Amino acid sequence: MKIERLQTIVTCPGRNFVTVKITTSDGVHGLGDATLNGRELAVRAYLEEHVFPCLVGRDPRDIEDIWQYLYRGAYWRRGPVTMTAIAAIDMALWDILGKLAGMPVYRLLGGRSRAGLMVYGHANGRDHEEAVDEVRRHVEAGYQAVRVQSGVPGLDKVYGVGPAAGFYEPAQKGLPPEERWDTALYLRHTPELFRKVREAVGPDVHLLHDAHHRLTPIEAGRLGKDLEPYRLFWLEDPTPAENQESFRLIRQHTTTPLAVGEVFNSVWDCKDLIREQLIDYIRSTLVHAGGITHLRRIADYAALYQVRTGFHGATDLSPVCMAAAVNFGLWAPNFGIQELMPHSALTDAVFPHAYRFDKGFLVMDDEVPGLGVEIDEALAAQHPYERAYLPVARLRDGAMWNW
Ligand code: GCO
Ligand code: MG
Repeated sequence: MKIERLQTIVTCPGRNFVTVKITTSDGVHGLGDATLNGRELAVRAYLEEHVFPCLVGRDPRDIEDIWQYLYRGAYWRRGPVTMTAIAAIDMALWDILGKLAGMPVYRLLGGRSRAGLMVYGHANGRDHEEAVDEVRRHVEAGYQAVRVQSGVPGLDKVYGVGPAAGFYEPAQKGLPPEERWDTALYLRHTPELFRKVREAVGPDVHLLHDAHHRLTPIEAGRLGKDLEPYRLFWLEDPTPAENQESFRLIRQHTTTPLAVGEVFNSVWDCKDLIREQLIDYIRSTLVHAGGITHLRRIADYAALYQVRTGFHGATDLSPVCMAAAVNFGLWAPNFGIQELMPHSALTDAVFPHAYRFDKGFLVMDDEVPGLGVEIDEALAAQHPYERAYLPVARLRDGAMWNW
């Protein structure tokens, strides 16, 4: 059996997605997510110009060898574009293997460890009251874990908060929008937000928060400490993590659990964070960190240090990635939680999938071969790519900051 055809499918059913489709000489096909928010076409070009020609004629079942070939063989290792391209190929090959075996991918990984994946939803409010209402709405809808983000008085736009209650999509059509940022205002208002939320929903709901790389390590330590009374499930991305040792300082100051890794693309980005137990959850995803083959290594390594998974699951991770994440999470012994930011009905129609939300969990029926996701190519073609970017952040004096 040989890889016969490789394609990218770029579609914008409300937001952009890049999908890889690999077809074998036996007529079996597999899908992989290749979406890198705001840099979509770089991955498409990488795949079409530099990867696809090397894979035609290979045995699609040689997943490990193809992974190593693309990683070692590029010479230029790692980086988000390379690792997203490798991830997409890897996911598609696992999808094919599952279809050939007549088994879901989680079975190929070692079988089910759990019935479903506990997910966290997004409660986004323009102010604290709206955020509290949104948390209540999620609890009523069955969520056991809720991420809470709120507008900050004095700031026009804040990460995680959309133009209307409940709606948030960070990428915007056109050129990158610019947002102002003020750490002092944020640090003053955030503990108060969680005091109100905890008071409203009681002790049982898991509460999460994303600081989205905005703080210095010592500011992060202070926020973690200020949030301790409200018993967060995690505080995410408190500071940029290029410098892994900066998390030592945060850890010295707070017992609030930490989650990091959505922008990482390999185990080398989190090796020290894991080995020194500086984090509690690793958020790297199948689409941006080399696919199932590499994430399995990261998860196993993390398990040695009691670090659990908490994969990124924003709307820019397509249903193909989410289907892979559900298979992975059903298996991974050290699964922790999965982010769920539901896709639009149109996106779900472009990518019909077998996973579904059920009482706070993502579940999937037993015997769906492969990843359990397809693409409606005719519908995808009706929604062509539209340039879109994530915002950028500037401080009050105009200097660039981390968005
Ligand atoms: C999250 C993330 C997202 C990212 C987005 C970037 O925790 O879900 O921080 O909101 O900003 O996925 O593409
Ligand atoms: Mg995040």
